[in-house]
Amino acid sequence: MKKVILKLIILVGILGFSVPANAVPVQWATNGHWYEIQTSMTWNNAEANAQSSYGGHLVTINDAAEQSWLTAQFGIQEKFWIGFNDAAIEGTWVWSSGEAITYTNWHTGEPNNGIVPGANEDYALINAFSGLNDWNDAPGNLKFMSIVEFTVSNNVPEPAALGLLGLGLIGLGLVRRRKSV
Ligand SMILES: [Ca+2]
Ligand SMILES: [Ca+2]
Ligand SMILES: [Ca+2]
Repeated sequence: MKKVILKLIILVGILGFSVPANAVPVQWATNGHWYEIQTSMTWNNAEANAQSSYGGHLVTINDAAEQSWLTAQFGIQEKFWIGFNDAAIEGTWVWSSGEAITYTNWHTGEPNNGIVPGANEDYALINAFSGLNDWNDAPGNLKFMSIVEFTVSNNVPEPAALGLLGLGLIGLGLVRRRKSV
């Protein structure tokens, strides 16, 4: 029992040292991108943090496959901000990453820019409706968790993976050298 506890303490120590407190980046093999959950904050703060802490953006959902993977990975219990917004021009939706719009998954009747007079909903949430992973536009000053998508894993514990890649490349070099002799 003591050994188990010790191992747990060591594990927590290692994880705590190399990744943020409440989330671990995960990689989608299909595009090689990394994804991580951010704590609850306004859309603007979430996007700013995605850029400053990860060199990325709030997630751009490019196709149904990425949407399905996000749902499988992060579930539908929690609402998450994504990068889609019409903050600059009402009704003209763009991704904060600047990527082209190749897929949308709006809930029926959304985006509605809010229904009460004077409402303004310019930022998209996924998992907005119970039991569904589809999208709703919501006011950006509300605080929700969010998903970051990034390509350079500056806080992923990868030295081991990089080491393996290095060994692989060295191995490849040796094989090539042998062949050329
Ligand atoms: Ca994407
Ligand atoms: Ca709007
Ligand atoms: Ca809405």
